[in-house]
Amino acid sequence: MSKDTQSPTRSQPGSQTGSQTGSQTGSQTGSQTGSHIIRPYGDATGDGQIQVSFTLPVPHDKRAEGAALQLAAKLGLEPAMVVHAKSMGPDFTFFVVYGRSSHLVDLNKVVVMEREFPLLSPKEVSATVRRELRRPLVVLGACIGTDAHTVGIDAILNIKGWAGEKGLEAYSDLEVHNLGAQVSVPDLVEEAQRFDADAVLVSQVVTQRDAHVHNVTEMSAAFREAYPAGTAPILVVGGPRFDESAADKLGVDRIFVKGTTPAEVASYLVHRLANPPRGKQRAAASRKKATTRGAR
Ligand code: B12
Repeated sequence: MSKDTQSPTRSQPGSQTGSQTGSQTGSQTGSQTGSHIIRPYGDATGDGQIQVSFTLPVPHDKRAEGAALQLAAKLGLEPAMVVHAKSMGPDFTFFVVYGRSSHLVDLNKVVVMEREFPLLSPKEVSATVRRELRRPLVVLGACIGTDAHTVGIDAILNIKGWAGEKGLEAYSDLEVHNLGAQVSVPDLVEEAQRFDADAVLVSQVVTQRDAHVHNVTEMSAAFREAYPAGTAPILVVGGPRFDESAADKLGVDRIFVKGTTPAEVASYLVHRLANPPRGKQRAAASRKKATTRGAR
């Protein structure tokens, strides 16, 4: 039977951990001191309290809660308490643990990927496409593999858009083809060639067993094989769990993560159009012939 924890289980706060030594003295926070060293805040400023959730492969009982606290201590959470525990079937327990983190954050060491292109309005996007291509920019979108999570790619492509912005279908000089869910890599390549796509946008939401990494790697390899060097469409992938900085590793041009808006994607595409990287031919000069497009 599933039972919720009524009263929190606490770890023994008695032993001072090594984590409470060294640089973590006092309870300074960036906001208090203007320092670049900060710590989390739960009940009181600078108390270091954080909440984590996880599942252990044991039935829910007192020993399971003890196991959760042992894990919390090993994660640097001490003292900690189990504030929620619930059976997940007969053999698993889901926990929420609240505790004091022994770790500090150095804001000076935070590395973020800054947007490398200017954010343009739809009019500016259209003007760039017309100037660079003198025809519409052809965009193909899909969820590949077994992934049926189309909401992300639809948010970027559909005319109704996302976060108050219209999707790429609303842009006058973009020709968008959304293939939807569960498109195989061979079919995607075939459709990209059929539409003579300038850009292929792929969404991957399911990440179990790194499916997103495997599928995208397979996809980029298939495009490299199917197109002469330097002429493949711009390959863009997106999804909530990607590492934004892993584009080279996955063989794609750009990765977008959670919170992406259609304007960011449109702006990136025309930025790439106007500034092709070395070794990549300009789409207009490579395989595109405005005259043959009408024949499609
Ligand atoms: C809705 C949903 C479903 C719907 C999908 C309906 C549909 N048509 O899309 C249905 C019910 C079908 C479904 C099924 C499943 N789901 Co589901 N689902 C969700 C849910 C609740 C929301 C996802 C969503 O729509 N987010 C909103 C969109 C807008 O956000 P987004 O995808 O991140 O997209 C944004 C960015 O990432 C980015 N982006 C995304 N793609 C792209 C692509 C490009 C090119 C670009 C530029 C940007 C971009 O831009 C978007 C806008 O900012 C999530 C949980 C959650 N709260 O996130 C689980 C979740 C994704 N699902 C999950 C799972 C496990 C499944 C199932 C396997 C469940 C099952 N056992 O059957 C199946 C798999 C089905 C399949 N074959 O894929 C897990 C995935 C776990 C993992 N890490 O792999 C999640 C996280 C739930 C969970 N916590 O367990 N699901």
